[in-house]
Amino acid sequence: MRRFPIKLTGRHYSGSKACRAATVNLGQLGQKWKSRTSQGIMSLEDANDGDKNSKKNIYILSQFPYPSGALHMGHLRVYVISDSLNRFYKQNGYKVIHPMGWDAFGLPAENAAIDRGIDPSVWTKDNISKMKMQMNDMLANFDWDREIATCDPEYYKFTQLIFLKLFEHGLAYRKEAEINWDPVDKTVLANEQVDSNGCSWRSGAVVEKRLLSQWFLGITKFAPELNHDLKYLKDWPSKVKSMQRNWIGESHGSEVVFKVNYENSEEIAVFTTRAETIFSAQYLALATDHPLVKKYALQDESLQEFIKRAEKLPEDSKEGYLLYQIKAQNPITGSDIPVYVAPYVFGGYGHGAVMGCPAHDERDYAFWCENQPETPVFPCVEPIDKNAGSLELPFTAKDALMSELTGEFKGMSTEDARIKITEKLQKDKLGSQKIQYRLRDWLISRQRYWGAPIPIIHCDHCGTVPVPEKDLPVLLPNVTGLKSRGNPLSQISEFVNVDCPSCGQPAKRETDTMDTFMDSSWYYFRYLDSKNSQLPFNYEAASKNVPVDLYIGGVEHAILHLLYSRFIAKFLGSIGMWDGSSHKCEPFGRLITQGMVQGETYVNPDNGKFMKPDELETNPGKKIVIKATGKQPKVSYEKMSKSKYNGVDPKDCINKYGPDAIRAHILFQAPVSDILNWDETKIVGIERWIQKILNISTTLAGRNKYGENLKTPSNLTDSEVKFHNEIQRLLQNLTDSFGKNVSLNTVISDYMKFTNALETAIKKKLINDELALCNLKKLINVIYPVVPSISEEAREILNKGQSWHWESYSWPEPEAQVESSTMNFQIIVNGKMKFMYNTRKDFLDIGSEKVITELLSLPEGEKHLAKADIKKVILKKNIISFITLK
Ligand code: ANZ
Ligand code: ZN
Repeated sequence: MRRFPIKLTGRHYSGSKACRAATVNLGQLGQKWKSRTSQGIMSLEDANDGDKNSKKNIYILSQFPYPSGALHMGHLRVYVISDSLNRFYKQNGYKVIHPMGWDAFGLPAENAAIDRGIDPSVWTKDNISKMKMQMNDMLANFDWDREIATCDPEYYKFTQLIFLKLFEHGLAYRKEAEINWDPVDKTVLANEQVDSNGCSWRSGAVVEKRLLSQWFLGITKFAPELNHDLKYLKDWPSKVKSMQRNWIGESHGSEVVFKVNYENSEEIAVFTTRAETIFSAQYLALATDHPLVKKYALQDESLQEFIKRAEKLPEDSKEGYLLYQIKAQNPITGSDIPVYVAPYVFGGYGHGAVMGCPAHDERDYAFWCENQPETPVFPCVEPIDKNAGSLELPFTAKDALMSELTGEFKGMSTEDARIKITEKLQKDKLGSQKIQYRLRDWLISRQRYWGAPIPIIHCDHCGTVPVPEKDLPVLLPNVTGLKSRGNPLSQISEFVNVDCPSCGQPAKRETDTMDTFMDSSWYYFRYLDSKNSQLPFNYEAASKNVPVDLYIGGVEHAILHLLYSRFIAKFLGSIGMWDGSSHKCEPFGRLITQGMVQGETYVNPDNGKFMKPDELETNPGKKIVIKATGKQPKVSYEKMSKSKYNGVDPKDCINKYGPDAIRAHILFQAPVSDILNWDETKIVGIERWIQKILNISTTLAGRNKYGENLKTPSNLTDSEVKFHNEIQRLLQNLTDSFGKNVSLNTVISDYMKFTNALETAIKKKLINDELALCNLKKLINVIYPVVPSISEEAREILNKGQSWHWESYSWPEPEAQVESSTMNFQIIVNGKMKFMYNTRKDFLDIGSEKVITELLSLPEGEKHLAKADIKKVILKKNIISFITLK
């Protein structure tokens, strides 16, 4: 074994003894080929470019990052996936659109600016250039000529234009709303940005409720399409689709109107999915912000107190406040029922009112037990099987029969009664069928600086006036020395004070900026026409290339980003900015959600605290121990985070192992959608494989010289046939794994199988040099998507040794399997398999005498047959069976 001294950072790997190629430093190799592999792929595209027009287009998109300044492992994973696919498709003659850009507005820039006194735009630009370098270091090949940054005025000018279009179509409006206020970041959060514990997704602070005038986008107008069109997204993970479906929350039911105190003037409408249970409606419950509640609260102090207290009650609280002043009339039975204010009723859903049916609903039952424990509960629906025993309440089965109590509906199925009752109510104008959505309109106002200003001017005379398109962009003013969190725009008088575009009188500019999800809701259109200064994007380019063919990103964006993008794409389609009619104006064809990268995490068993690496002692081959105590820490894999000291820096990894080994390792460790537990110790397997490829290349480079266009030779020996067929099978797998299944972990194992098959065949002299070379060329091309510098290096070795100028990167098509001219025969004596004989296929045609003679000439044949008294020989397919006398 020979070792090269390490020159650069990085480890080196010793090759196997069999092939004596120099040991290679993979970090150096990555450097050597960096510019060719990360930028030089255009030449590859040109090399493939027979007839430009005949090329198929494919749009491969990975979610663009927030420019924090450093790629993290999640980024590395997503870009390795998309870059490998990008290279695969280019090799297959596709014209690939593979852009990259920056989701560059948002709080961190602003917070960094406040904390460190840097201009957010300078901070952002600086981070962008750092991250671009890191992308190059990992050999990601993006179309940098399409690059965008959402904080660039040339970009947000059109984000503002899209806002104006929404405004023009009544889909952007301002409304007083109780909003979620993040007291740390001093901004409003969308409902989606508040977690189930009521904390901000970003700052983690407990979110407060405040009443403010806010801008909303009318996404609920698109709720039906957003829900129904999910069924056309055949290539989306079903998990993501069901998350979206749940979020949209389409519910089919009825609206029922209850008159209050018999006066026609006052009514309470409720939404119910169980109209048939109206016979057992024993009360109505109203949300604390229901208009009627507000009205009665004006004169009722204890109600005011209750409302205040309700804010702090848990969601499942069953407390109630009886509105003693009123009763509601059941529109079917005519009976009077009490009306409560109940915090369990959600103000934002349906009518913020529920018809309480304690007999048939868990929540209503619990509420009734707490508020009217003395009053019996009466059911109106009973089980289909009446002999099922006594009826236990609440009886919640939806599929049941109407009971004695229900007059004309008695005995009817609940499903039929639901329809019939609603029809009856409709005749009396007291109800109708209704589809209800849980989805709320999208709150896009942010009271922060680093975002696209909402292009609106408030005029005392004209009201809310849109900024004329010709005046876009509404530029963010430069603010030097941002000091405090909160919105500085409102304090900049040159920004705020403008003349009204409509009447010319002094007016005030809107100072809210847009939610950054607005920026990312249309960026995939902009990439297609990123330099267009007149329009957000060109109609033809968008209609031709959207939906994105392959969209790769984190499952954390399963709901918001994807839903907002679907909404905006549908909206832009509806106003004719692109034609997506053949696919319901959906923006993303196939969605690949990559799993999280988790890091090895150590916990001190004595106090449950996370441990820093320097608190631990690691010795190769020995168990890790805690320096201070000598005990073993608890080890697990968890989401990488600073607080757990389990993060891994992609930069360090690439320096240490080179970009190719890291790329292959990332893909090999887990299927793309699964969690990846980062375990560097396993990388040696990848290094060994890479070394093998280079060794084989060195070996074959020095063998007989052949022309570079060599093809699979025609007269293959048996072992060559076997080898050839195995390789074709692997090539087919590889093609499918990239092109159909996006099964990139099996790609790496198939690479290894291919390499091992070639290595063994050469070592054992099972194939001739021509076949070996021909397949090495294929191997070099199929590994290109994942390990491009290794591929380039191997190509260079081969080109030098064979004096070739081989430049084609074309993906090798699997060839037909070749049939062998021989086959295996089983030799059976008295029912027992004794040995196998591999010989020409027509062996049995020579007749049993000659078969026996030939078998006897074999050592195995002699052993089992020479002394036997053969009574009978049966020849059948691949079986030669002897019956002998012993
Ligand atoms: C009477 C009833 C009887 C109900 C019964 C259920 C079972 P989904 O499927 O989510 O649409 N509801 C309506 N508006 C509500 C609000 N603002 N806050 C809380 N609950 C509300 O659920 C619809 C059901 O949720 C409705 O049907 C209503 O209760 C309740 F045996 O009406 B039901
Ligand atoms: Zn005006």
